[in-house]
Order: sequence, then structure tokens, then C-alpha cells
Amino acid sequence: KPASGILSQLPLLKITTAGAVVQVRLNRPSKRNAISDELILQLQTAFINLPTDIRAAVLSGEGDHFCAGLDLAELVERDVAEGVLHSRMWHAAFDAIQFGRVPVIAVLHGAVVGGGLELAAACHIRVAESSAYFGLPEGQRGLFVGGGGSARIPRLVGVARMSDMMLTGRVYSADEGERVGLAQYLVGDGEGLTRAIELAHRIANNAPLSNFAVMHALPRIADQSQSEGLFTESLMAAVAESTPEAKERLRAFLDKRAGKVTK
Ligand code: 1HE
Repeated sequence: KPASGILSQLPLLKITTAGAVVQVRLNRPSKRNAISDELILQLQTAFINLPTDIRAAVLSGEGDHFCAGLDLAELVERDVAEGVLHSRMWHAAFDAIQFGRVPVIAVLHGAVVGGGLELAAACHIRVAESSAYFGLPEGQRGLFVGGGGSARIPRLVGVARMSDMMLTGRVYSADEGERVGLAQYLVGDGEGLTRAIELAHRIANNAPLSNFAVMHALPRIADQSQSEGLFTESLMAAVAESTPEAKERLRAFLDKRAGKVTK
């Protein structure tokens, strides 16, 4: 059903909910979902205002492409100070996705380029349809990434691959992207949303604190030294396993009421 409250007042996004899963769709197809200042602010508003009963999100794009990146029409007149603040605005919005309340699954099709790839990289799981392709045309446009890409994309594919994409304009196809780690799932055209929603419902059934730990502890531990990381892990593990929900899940397994791990 259509979202209500402030989520219904964001015209560049189409937001619907089904149970504990929210679907957020970039809704600027005539501009290939290029990210204008208005769109970046609406994305941030959406993700910091998700209803408390939402437990997972699916992000996709309307039209033939996921996202054409930064709205280049708005870039032309910006000075240096405005440029820094503009980039910081993107960081805030994408942090609201990566370090928000719920895991976010991106459904990628068509162009996933520039800021569109930066947006995808801020999500927790990426499902690529066969039509998806990945590029960082900033190098060719006289720009650098400004939406967190330099921090997030090398964490997915390494500095060498990102350097190659930016220096040579190399574009990865959907299956190449899946192979190198830009996407975790590869599906046929038109199948991405169904797969992502299925994954989102699975995620929504986890204990919320386990999902929180994955979203908030994992990337931070990866940034820490091994010694600090192990210490953070111990604290996070103890917090997660002390919740009544964890205790009940463990009891359910021991009482043979919970599913086994199967292939
Ligand atoms: C745009 C944008 C945009 C399309 N900013 N207006 N991103 C890029 O360098 C990618 C630029 N876009 C493209 O290469 C192509 O548009 C696509 C491959 C994505 C799609 O091609 P196509 O043939 O389906 O559409 P189109 O005819 O190119 O575009 C349709 C309209 O969208 C057209 O406007 P119209 O008024 O003539 O209809 C395009 O101008 C417009 N459009 N993409 C503005 N990006 C925080 S730093 C991030 C830095 C970056 O992201 S740099 C990479 C920018």
C-alpha cells in the first residue's frame, strides 16, 4: 500500500509498504533517475523517517535505468565551497541508507553509473538484472566521485578495479559485476524486484538486533585493527545474544522447533 505521512510527500520517490518491507523507487525516469539536490534530500528524508514497523527496504529505479548518477545540469554553476557542501549532502543521505534502521536491498537494471553506483554501494545487498551495467564516468566528465564512492566501492571491488573504471571508462556488464562483487545476485530482466522482496522478507524475519549488528558493526570492524575489531565483536555479540528474542530463538532450536541449516 502507498506510504503515508511524510513518506507520501516525496514526489521524486514512489514509496509503498507490504508488511514489514518498504519499497522505495527512484521516480525521475525522464531524467534516467539522475540525482538532483531535491532527489538526494528526498532520499535522506525517506530513510530517516521509515516507520518503526518496517524491518527491510528495497530500492529500485523507475523506467529503463536504475540511476544515471549526479544531475549534471545542476553542477555547472557550483563554486568550490558549494561543491564541498554538496558532496557532504550526498554523504549524509547515503549514510542514512547504510547506517539507517533497516537493511536495504538495491535492484539494479540498465545504467548503474556514477552517483548511481555510489548509491547502490551504500545499500547492503545488490541484486543485478541482466540489463544492468556499471560505470564511473566521472573520469571522463572532468569530475571525481563525491557521493561516498571512493570509500565504499573499493571496499566492494578493490582500489585497482575502481581506478581502472575511472581512468579508462571501463564498463562492467551485469555478470561481470556479479563476479567482481558489485552485485551479490544476478537475475533475469524483470526478475529483480521479486527476488529482492523475497530476500527482504527473509531479512525482516531476523532478530532486529542481529540485523543491526550486521549493518552497524561489520563495516566498522572492517575499518578497525584486528585487535580493536575482535573487541568490538565481543561486545556486539554479547549485546545481541542477551536479548530475549535471541534466547527464545536458541530455545526453539534446542526444542527442535526451529529450522535446520540446509543447502
Ligand atoms: C541527465 C543525466 C544526468 C540523463 N544528469 N541529465 N552521469 C553520467 O555521466 C551519465 C549520463 N547519462 C547517460 O550516459 C545516459 O543518459 C544514460 C546511459 C544513463 C541513459 O541513456 P538514454 O539514451 O536512455 O537517455 P538519454 O537520452 O541520454 O537521457 C534522457 C534525458 O535524461 C536527457 O534529457 P532531455 O531533457 O534531453 O530529455 C538527458 O540529458 C537526461 N539525463 N542522465 C542530467 N546524469 C556526487 S558525485 C557523482 C558524480 C556523477 O554521478 S558523474 C556521472 C554522471
